[in-house]
Amino acid sequence: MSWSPTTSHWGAFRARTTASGELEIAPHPLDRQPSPLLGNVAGSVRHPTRVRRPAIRRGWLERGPGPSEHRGADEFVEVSWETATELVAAELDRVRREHGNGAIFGGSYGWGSAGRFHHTQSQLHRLLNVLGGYTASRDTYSHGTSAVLLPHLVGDAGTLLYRADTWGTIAANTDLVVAFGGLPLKNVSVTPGGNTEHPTATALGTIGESGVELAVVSPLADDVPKTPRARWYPIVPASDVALMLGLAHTLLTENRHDATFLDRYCTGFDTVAGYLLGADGTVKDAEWAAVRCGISAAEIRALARRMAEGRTLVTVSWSLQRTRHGEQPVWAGLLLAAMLGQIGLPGGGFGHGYGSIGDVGDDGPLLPLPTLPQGHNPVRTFIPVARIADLLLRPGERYDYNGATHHYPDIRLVYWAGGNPFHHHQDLNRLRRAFARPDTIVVHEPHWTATARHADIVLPATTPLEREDLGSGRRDTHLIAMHRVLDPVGEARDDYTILAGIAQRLGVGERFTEGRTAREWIVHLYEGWRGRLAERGHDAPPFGRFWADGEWRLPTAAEQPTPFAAFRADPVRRPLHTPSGRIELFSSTVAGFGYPDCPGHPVWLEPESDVEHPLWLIANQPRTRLHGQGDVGATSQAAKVRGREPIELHPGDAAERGIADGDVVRVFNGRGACLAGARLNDGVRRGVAVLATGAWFDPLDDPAQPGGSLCVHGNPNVLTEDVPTSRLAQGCSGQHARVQVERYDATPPPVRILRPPL
Ligand SMILES: Nc1nc2c(c(=O)[nH]1)N[C@H]1C(S)=C(S)[C@@H](COP(=O)(O)OP(=O)(O)OC[C@H]3O[C@@H](n4cnc5c(=O)[nH]c(N)nc54)[C@H](O)[C@@H]3O)O[C@H]1N2
Ligand SMILES: Nc1nc2c(c(=O)[nH]1)N[C@H]1C(S)=C(S)[C@@H](COP(=O)(O)OP(=O)(O)OC[C@H]3O[C@@H](n4cnc5c(=O)[nH]c(N)nc54)[C@H](O)[C@@H]3O)O[C@H]1N2
Ligand SMILES: [Mo]
Repeated sequence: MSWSPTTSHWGAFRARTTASGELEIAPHPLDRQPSPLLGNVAGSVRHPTRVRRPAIRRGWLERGPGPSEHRGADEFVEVSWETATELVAAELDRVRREHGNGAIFGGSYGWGSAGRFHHTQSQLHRLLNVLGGYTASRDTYSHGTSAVLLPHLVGDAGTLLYRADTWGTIAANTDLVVAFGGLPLKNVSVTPGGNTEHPTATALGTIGESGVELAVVSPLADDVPKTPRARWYPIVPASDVALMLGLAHTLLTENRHDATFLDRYCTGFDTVAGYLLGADGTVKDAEWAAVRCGISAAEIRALARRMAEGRTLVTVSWSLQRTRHGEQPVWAGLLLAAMLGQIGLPGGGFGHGYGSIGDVGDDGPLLPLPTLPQGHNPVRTFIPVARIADLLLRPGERYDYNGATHHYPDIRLVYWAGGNPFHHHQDLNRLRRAFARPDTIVVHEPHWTATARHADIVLPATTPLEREDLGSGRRDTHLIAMHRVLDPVGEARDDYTILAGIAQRLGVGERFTEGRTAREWIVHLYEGWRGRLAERGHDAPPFGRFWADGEWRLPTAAEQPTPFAAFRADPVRRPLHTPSGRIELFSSTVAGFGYPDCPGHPVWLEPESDVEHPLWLIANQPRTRLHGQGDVGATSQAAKVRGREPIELHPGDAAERGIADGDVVRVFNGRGACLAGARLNDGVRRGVAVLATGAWFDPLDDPAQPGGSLCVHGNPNVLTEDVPTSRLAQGCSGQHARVQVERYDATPPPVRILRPPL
């Protein structure tokens, strides 16, 4: 068989089946640094955990809709597509008639798969909109805190998230990058929708050769790129704001700050300066900071001086805002950059998300991509995305969000497709209780993930290799013709076909499909997009040629100056979209909300101490997979320790606990407990442990364990706390937890989640 083109969130690639039916994968020929995640594909696609037929939880099938503690424990019964489609259609109809459309939660957060047409969330939202709407979710787990905060500070979050200076601009102009949260190579092969050439991975390896110095602030040496002139600042987790304030205090008291810039382009610096100098009774000098962040006062002062000497980019990773009070490191980082006075200069100022994801700093074209229209949702109720458990557990209760108060609606039906809340949400024992509340939970999934196992109705979805699509990511260089390589596994169907069947039963088939097959939709989306490109003077080939060629290289455009450059050039005529038109170092809007957990300027909010659980757990993105996706694949499995997710410990912390490399350990706190496999690493700061996200949640019920279960596989979200960043953004705070670790001397129970439940 010849190679077929396709793409994924971890990059474009080719696939074929051999004469003996084996699936082979090869990187795209232009890929400069193919992702290790490619290694998961072949072993995942036809893994025994694929859902092969529609399946219904026995208790739901026999007793009908209603709250149930048996979700996640009951067995499943396979049924025909006809039966499953009928049951879902009837239940959607019952809930909307008896309780209104707001009782359907269709927020359905998650990354699904790459592909512009089979974009699962868009497909689901389109159906639910045709049916009269649904309770939605807002923002993301990725950078939801910044998405709410930044508009108050700089008028627009997109400027920082999607219009950042490119690595080329940085290489040419920057003297020093100060990277709070590190610049981990492991993260940048991923871009939503995919990336063909992976220039960011290459840039991280070569940036130091251009003379750029890197000050990399992270508890982990692995977050320091392997490039010359990179220096590691091994910080205590959750203390970056203290370091930032210490740096800011040094700049101010040594008169190295740019008073003209602060005066002309910012508002509120006087208030912040007062705070730095001790208006609240505490002077935020380098000594004060050193005690909290573990970097010496001398190093803090030296770094501040170095920052003021040349062109400096202050960048804050997304991980730092995915923590309790995650608004603060973003705001304090912006403060530092403003004090240096270089916002709007090439390669200087403030960045957000360099090293978090592939497209920040990428120089690929910024073109609109073909997009499936979702229709209009007339239902006004919503949640900030990370409030899912509160939504289900606290119907009718009020919550704060960005200056307004809202109420949680009473959800009867949860419809999830293309995401895995039992991967992404915090305090999974609590989420299990939340998932017991609704009448019905419907999930579309290729695999028997923990979310599928906690559903009532599980509909088997195809993966991209089993269907056709158009694929491209933000800043990608190519549009890829995603050819079908395999027959669907079992009776799996693509989400479009599943939803079209449901629409048909409810008499809205034509409105949902507009009479098109999946192939006809792909042609329709492509040709519409080709027309829009033509208006911009770009000549894309007609569909037939594009499809036969397998890809089309997108036209490049001259690099645009960032919106901050225009503001810098003329702050009066090109003001920011903030109340003052300037950068708000103090925001009277945010101050006016009166939230003690997010006051009107960046502040240090001391983390609570937890003597019984003295280690800071970092629950970061996994290097071996995308979230939970591919956990059954070869790259992910190769890193496991006796079948458990590896937990990295400093050798000193391990020795104190009698733990050796390769031991199974129990990781626990007051909320939950899991097993993991110890890996000793002296590149982890003392007092810190790292358990990446994404091991499929495998709870063994045990009332003696905190939270009532032991995850035998190593999912850190049994340990994280289900609390928002603050009342402002209500963002996800899952990056950190406080834990204790002990050697597990009993025979570890088997991991069951990698076998199908039926
Ligand atoms: N503790 C902690 N938790 C975190 C984070 C953290 O830093 N710490 N990070 C958070 C972040 S940033 C994110 S973005 C989230 C990610 O959370 P998710 O995006 O929910 O995680 P994924 O594992 O990518 O889930 C996608 C699911 O879609 C399924 N899927 C793939 N293709 C298709 C398809 O075509 N159709 C259907 N129906 N399903 C499909 C996959 O099998 C997979 O189960 O996790 C968050 N959780
Ligand atoms: N391989 C791979 N890449 C991915 C993903 C994946 O699942 N796998 N997911 C993608 C997604 S959806 C997103 S949103 C991005 C997320 O991008 P990020 O949120 O930036 O990624 P993380 O790996 O969670 O965290 C980055 C680093 O922050 C450091 N860190 C944690 N706490 C602290 C702290 O208190 N202070 C300091 N200074 N550093 C700290 C950790 O050492 C960690 O390695 O990643 C994307 N890239
Ligand atoms: Mo994310």
